[in-house]
Amino acid sequence: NKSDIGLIGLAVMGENLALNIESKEWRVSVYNRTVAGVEEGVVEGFVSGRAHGKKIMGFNNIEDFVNSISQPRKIMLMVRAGNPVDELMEQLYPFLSPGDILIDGGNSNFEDTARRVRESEAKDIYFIGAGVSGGEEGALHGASIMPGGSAGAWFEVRPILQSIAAKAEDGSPCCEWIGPGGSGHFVKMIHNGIEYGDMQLISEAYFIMKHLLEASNEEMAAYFETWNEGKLKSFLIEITSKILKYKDAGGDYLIDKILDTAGQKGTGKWSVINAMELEMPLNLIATAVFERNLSARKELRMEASSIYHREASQKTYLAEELIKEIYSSLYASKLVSYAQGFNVLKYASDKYGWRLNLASIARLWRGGCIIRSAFLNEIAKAFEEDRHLSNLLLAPYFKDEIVSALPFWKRLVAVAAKEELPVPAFSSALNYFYSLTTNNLPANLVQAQRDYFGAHTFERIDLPRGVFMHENWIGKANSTKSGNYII
Ligand code: NBP
Repeated sequence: NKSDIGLIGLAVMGENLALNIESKEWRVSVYNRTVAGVEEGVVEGFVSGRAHGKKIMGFNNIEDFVNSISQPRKIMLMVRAGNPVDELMEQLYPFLSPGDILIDGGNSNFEDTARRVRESEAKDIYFIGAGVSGGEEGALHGASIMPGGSAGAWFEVRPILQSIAAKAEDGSPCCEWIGPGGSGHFVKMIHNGIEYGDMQLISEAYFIMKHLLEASNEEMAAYFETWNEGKLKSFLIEITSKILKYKDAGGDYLIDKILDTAGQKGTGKWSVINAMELEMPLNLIATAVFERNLSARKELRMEASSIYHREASQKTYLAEELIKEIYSSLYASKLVSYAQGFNVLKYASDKYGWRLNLASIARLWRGGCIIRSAFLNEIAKAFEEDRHLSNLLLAPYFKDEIVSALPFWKRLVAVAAKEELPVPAFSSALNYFYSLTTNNLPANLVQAQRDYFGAHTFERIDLPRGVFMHENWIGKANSTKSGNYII
């Protein structure tokens, strides 16, 4: 009896995925690098431990592993991103047959995935780069899965991947075909970037509650709990409430003992780097990444805070009003963040020819993944109502939401500035909104400066777009004449 699928990589994600797949009645073969020459290797440990008594077969030899899988073979890699994936592909190729399918479920760089799709297809092997979100829990009980690459293989792997995906509230699986090349991994990368943004926004809400309201951990937990019943309902709001209430073994609130230095694994940074390559603003995620960077410079901040002293707070804030302002800031800034994230997806889709379905992406993020939330339904609806929507903030529903939040949002950013409390993501979002809705930005001056010192040219408001002019700003002889056309 051959297996339905093979899985390579038995670290935390791989083990849990194997168990999840098996629980959906599929037969699984597993293989891990650390097997040979080890008396009790990873494979044996897993097969005789957590996988005991299940339809999971372990292999110490890659050829036997490949031969144990029914054709066309489906082999999922859950190993560290980067070279390990290429090395494994090279080890697998000699034993594969045309039509077999490799699925990379790790956090691979989307350009690597695009290259691997090309390389594999040249050998008549299908390659799917599938972003998997949801951490260990998701891998075991239902993840959000973003597969892209060789479209011809989707029909074969779909039943397995959709069976192990989380289910949204309406029952639909959080796994849909994303598009060609590295699109699945690109979408997963932006998902992680949005996650950075959401976490920063929630942390700013917490910070203001703590310092301006002087709310206790229990009170703050209660606010987040209430918010989790409304439009902000989401996994991250839910766990924030639980974290704030959590007491350590000594009976103290653990949150108050955690050092304020945030780490990262780089997917937020990669989102920002790629947005810059696409020349698309992703301000909010960039702010979140840079705030983690600044938080990590603890010594520098300690030194700076000993040099500059904050003015004492007025602390004359009414809890009810301030909470409404914090809520509105969090909600509106989150909207801005998603508008930016989806805009990056849209432009990447246009540039790489992926034809991404943004509504479908919003829907598959509703369950399993870290950013799962109620308002993704509204995002999906907005893209369904207008498939050419150029920015979420232009959708009628979100316009109304922003208009209602704005008075509270701008008041909070102003109050925080007055109180010398940092809310970089709330204010970044607000400034993006103001820039987006400003017909005449001061970029005319930037263009004038560029032309003045570097003859970089500019367009004029009284001439058609696309007519580029250079001005002889300093009137020197032999220099280009005033008002030259450069087309
Ligand atoms: P790790 O990212 O820690 O990778 C460990 C696995 O990679 C082990 O099975 C290890 O084998 C294997 N491996 C390495 Br390292 N180098 C190898 C090589 N040269 N050849 C073959 N195998 C090699 O595991 P993870 O945390 O389970 O994550 C797996 C993938 O899923 C990663 O790409 C990760 O970014 C992604 N991911 C993780 C999470 C999460 O919450 N952890 C969430 C979503 C996605 P060994 O046992 O022989 O060392």
